[in-house]
Amino acid sequence: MIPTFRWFGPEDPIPLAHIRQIPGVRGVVSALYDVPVGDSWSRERLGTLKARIEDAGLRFAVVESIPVHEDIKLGRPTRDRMIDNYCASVRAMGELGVPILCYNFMPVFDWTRTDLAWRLPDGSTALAYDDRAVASIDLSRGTAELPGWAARYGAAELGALLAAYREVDAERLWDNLAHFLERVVPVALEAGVRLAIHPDDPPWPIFGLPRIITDATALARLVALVDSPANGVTFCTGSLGARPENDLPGMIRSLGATGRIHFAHCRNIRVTGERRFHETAHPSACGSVDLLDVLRALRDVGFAGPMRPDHGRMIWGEQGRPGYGLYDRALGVMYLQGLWEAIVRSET
Ligand code: DNO
Repeated sequence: MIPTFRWFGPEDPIPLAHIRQIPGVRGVVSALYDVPVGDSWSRERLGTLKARIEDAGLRFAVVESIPVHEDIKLGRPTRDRMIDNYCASVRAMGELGVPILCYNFMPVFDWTRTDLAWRLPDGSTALAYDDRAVASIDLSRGTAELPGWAARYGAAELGALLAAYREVDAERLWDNLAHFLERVVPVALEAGVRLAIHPDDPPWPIFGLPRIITDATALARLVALVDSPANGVTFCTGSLGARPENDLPGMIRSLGATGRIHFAHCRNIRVTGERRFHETAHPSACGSVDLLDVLRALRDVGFAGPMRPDHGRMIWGEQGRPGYGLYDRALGVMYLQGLWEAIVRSET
């Protein structure tokens, strides 16, 4: 297991020098954040980012994410041009030796929450989601008031996109994902890059939009779409764990047997009701996800890839990007490394 940490590039208030001081962390997860979605990433720009990471004594372990243009997800005629650009970005990654690409296939919205500062009993705050609150969000004015992390859309643009998705049900979305992977996976394989789809977060439809990467059946279907070692998944415990019926260690054991888990996002959440949860500190005792069981399963299937802590709480007065402060994620990655060390050393 390679402990990694997400860094949002030069705009991130957390400098690489701080990440370098977290024991055991040498891998960085990052991306180019200012390239318009659908354009290709130049080798030069990506190379500059890589050099910056290496100058800080770290390695560029994962690109998370190259966003997939909505035209690809919608299956519009322009998609093949966008897919060509995507392939060019994957080739640039390969030339620079960045081996893993985390991406997602969620229509319109990436991860979504209804409260960015849910107060926990210890006074810290965390991100929270309640399906009933989603129902009361008014999207007629665009995404401006939507908590969470969506691309920003104005009212007209969002309205047009939501209307276009009325023609795309879950099966059409699967077809469009297959069309994308059939073209990108062979390029990735040749370039030495492994694709790792991120599960939908939360793992159920929101705002009437389909979401398909949600459970064990979906992950098995995904890896079978294109049967190649370059077509894999990011195993995100916080996303998949929001559905209590998802048996995370079981999913890891069946998927891992095929060698398709390329990246792991390990964090905890507490499920508090039907389609309702809030995030917590990483330790198993704090939430509904048993991270010891998760890491044991990853170890058992021979997982040796990058793992990162995921959303942290805001603690010790830190202000920052919701879910992505330094302190709680640093505690998280130390906990994950502690579990891993104990698992590995108990084997000998
Ligand atoms: C949230 C992240 C996601 C993830 C994308 C991958 O914190 O896990 O935004 O980066 O879904 O494409």
